[in-house]
Amino acid sequence: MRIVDSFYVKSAIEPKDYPASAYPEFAFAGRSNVGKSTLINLLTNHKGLAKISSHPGKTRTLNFFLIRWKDDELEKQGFMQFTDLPGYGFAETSLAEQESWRKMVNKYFEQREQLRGIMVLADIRHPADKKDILLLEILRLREIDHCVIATKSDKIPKNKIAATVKELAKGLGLGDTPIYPVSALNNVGMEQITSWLARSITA
Ligand SMILES: Nc1nc2c(ncn2[C@@H]2O[C@H](COP(=O)(O)OP(=O)(O)OP(=O)(O)O)[C@@H](O)[C@H]2O)c(=O)[nH]1
Ligand SMILES: [Mg+2]
Repeated sequence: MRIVDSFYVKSAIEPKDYPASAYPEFAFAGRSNVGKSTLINLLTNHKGLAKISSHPGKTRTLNFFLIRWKDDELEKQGFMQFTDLPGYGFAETSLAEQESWRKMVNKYFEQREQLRGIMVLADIRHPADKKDILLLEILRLREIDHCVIATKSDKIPKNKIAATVKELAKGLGLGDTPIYPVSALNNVGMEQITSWLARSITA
């Protein structure tokens, strides 16, 4: 599968403001600064599609994107949607802001019927993070399909990637959940993500 076109649709907080389209949807979640927006821009090959802010933790809305894809082998094409979720875990975030994040994301998980899966991004350099563990727990309880993307793999030596990913998977308690190391900087690992998306869309 390859992504041929991408558009920003809108930003929303409340379900009544979500885009009305019913295409299969995939969301990117993870700590602030982990690389969600960068990954969306790279996957879509569309610079500036998802805004990369110089102030981490500033995005406080769900940002929706429409994606047109083609599968040359299967001779298929169609649309899907990406959602860039606001990052969590930013140090300066107040309790009230954390609470509004939790409410906004819970409503999204609960009410977005076309939601097909979540990509949970975690920085490959950091040990398993409490907030990521909590999110993964919620996804399991809600039975929302997901994978983990270990970002910024360019920041550790190549010969350490496999072992680090294994350690992270263990720390996050992943079990059968797939985990893919990627580097947006070096454009490494994108096919694993598009294959995961394609499997989910055609399933
Ligand atoms: N070295 C390296 N840097 C990366 C990679 N991916 C993202 N970054 C950098 O990490 C920083 C944060 O990236 P963003 O894409 O804005 O992160 P985000 O998860 O969208 O952050 P929030 O919107 O605050 O939640 C930027 O300076 C990126 O250039 C990567 O694969 N390698
Ligand atoms: Mg972002």
